Amino acid sequence: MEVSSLSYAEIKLLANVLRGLSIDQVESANSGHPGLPLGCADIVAVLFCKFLRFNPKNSKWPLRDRFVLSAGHGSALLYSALALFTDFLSIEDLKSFRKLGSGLAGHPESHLLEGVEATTGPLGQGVANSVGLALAAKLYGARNPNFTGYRVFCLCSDGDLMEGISYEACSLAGFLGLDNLILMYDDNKISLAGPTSVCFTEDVAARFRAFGWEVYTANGHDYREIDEAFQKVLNSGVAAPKLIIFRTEIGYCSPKANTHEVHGSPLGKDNVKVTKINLGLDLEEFYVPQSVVELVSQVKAQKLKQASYIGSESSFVYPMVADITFEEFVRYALEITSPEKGYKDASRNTGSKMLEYLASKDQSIVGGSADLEPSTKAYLKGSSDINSSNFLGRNIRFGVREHAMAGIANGLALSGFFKPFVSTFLCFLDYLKPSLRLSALSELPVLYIFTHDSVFLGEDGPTHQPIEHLSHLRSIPNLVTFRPSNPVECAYAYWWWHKSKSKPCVIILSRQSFDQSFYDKDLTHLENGYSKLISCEKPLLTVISTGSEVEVAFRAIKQLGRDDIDLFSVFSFELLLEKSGSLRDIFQSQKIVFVEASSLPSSVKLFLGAMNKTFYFYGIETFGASGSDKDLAEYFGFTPDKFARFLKDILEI
Ligand SMILES: Cc1ncc(C[n+]2csc(CCOP(=O)(O)OP(=O)(O)O)c2C)c(N)n1
Ligand SMILES: [Mg+2]
Repeated sequence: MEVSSLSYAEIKLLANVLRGLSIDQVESANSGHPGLPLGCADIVAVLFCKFLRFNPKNSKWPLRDRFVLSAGHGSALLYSALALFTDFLSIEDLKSFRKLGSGLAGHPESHLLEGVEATTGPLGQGVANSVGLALAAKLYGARNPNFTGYRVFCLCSDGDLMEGISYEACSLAGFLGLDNLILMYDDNKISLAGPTSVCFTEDVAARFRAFGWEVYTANGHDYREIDEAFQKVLNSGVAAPKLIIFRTEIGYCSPKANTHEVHGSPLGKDNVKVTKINLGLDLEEFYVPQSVVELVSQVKAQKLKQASYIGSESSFVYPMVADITFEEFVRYALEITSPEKGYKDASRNTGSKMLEYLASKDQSIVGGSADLEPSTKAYLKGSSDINSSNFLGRNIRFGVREHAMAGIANGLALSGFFKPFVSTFLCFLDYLKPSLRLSALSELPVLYIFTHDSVFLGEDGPTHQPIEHLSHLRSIPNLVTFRPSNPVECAYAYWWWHKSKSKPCVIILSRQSFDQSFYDKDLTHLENGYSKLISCEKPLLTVISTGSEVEVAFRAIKQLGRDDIDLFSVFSFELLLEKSGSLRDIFQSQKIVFVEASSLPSSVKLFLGAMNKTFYFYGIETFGASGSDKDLAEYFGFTPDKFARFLKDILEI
């Protein structure tokens, strides 16, 4: 049931009001991007009036079509559409565009403003999010046959399609045959610094056809063509994602039309006036004529009716999500690993067992790896692989597409139906970091499982050995990192993710086997992100470590045979700093050594250097090297003997 009682002339009236509201926002903020809103208003007006299913009163209606503005710089257009067509935003709100404290941020942020489906702005991300959102509808539909599904309409720009992440994501979308994904390409042949002819001349249509997509083209200012393109796409019946290449003019109807100058700076008072006259708009700012108010209320009434009709046709049986207590989880972890009897294994294997257990209880967990599942062990053995004829599976074979993997996971999380995990080697964090950053910014509880977490992955050498990555991750706001050293900490990390509603987390695991038998019997320490592994009455020296280096520290201290050194595994810096009162109450000695096979940021080192022999860092300051893990441990000083010698020297100072 589509609704379309408005004539093209009436929709055009609405489009021009969207244009006026958008340039007024940019003008009042004296900052922003008028080019895209002027160029794409016709497409967006047709979409909202005729095709997009939404509930103007409920931004969380699960069956709504998702409109994702991947070209987030065009945010003013999205806000104008929300203000005009929904109750989530008012025309008055538009005056706060780009101002401090407003939900109308420079680029759209999904956690800040109702109706914003994805946080976009870094070009290409919204395309990957849209693939994730479309995939979520397919997966959910396969689990609930009465779920009527939704479509994802993603508006993207030249920049979006130049970015590598969109190549990766669209290639996978083609493979998966996501026919509920419609990419609307604003083909204006202009980008920020000039015409695209200077560097982007490929045949986009041919590229997408090669990905397995259906491709349509239309003049983005001709209402009949826009309308027909959407009709064709929605009635095609072909199980493939759809690309509509809309030929548009950036800055349409303004004196700066078809130039890159209109991309990202206010038009200026005089140009606004001319533009409004060209569009037949009243010159008053943020003005919506009564005739348009009436048309909009017709559209809203039709959308409401449609929503209640579709809503009554669909039913939801949410995937089973059991609430797991930590006691239950830790009991399981201890049972299968028996650290009391001695437990030596790679922590990637420990993590794999925890993930499998959690996934058996929480059916909303889906995920996969960027072609490294045999190595990261992040694979749900009891479930099948997802593909175009099996959306009942739970394992997503992302292929070697790290960046899209994380962007798609964000989309899966945004759907509200699934809790996604992704995995690769820690060193390849670099290939997906922009999307991980957006998980954190937009408060999405995606799980990142990074294995092969230090130089001790061995022979693959420094290209694969993370050095600076731990410090990097620990500096990202709203992200919680875990580097467990034993099964209890590992269970805690996974359980924490199970509970997380608005924070992504990273679980960092080793390739190599190490002794994971030592754990803290006092489980209350875990919520503060640490375990106390060696205690003493009056410590002279405190050793802090993480992950596989805990074993080295443990053995070194035992070798020294002293009773004035205590040892902590701080498996989550963020939990320690967030939950603990005073660190001095936990770490009571005057001298502290932090041992970890990683580097510290130079800014931190500078301050530590100034702390005058109370804090020592025992890490790795260079890139790694190829060799066996045993040889590397000798070479970089990560053996009990070498570390014990270091501790002895400190104690003598
Ligand atoms: C990853 C990333 N790189 C660079 C930018 C800065 N930037 C914003 S828009 C843009 C390109 C604008 O061209 P296009 O995508 O065609 O948008 P249009 O000007 O047509 O609206 C650039 C480079 C960005 N937002 N994201
Ligand atoms: Mg462009």
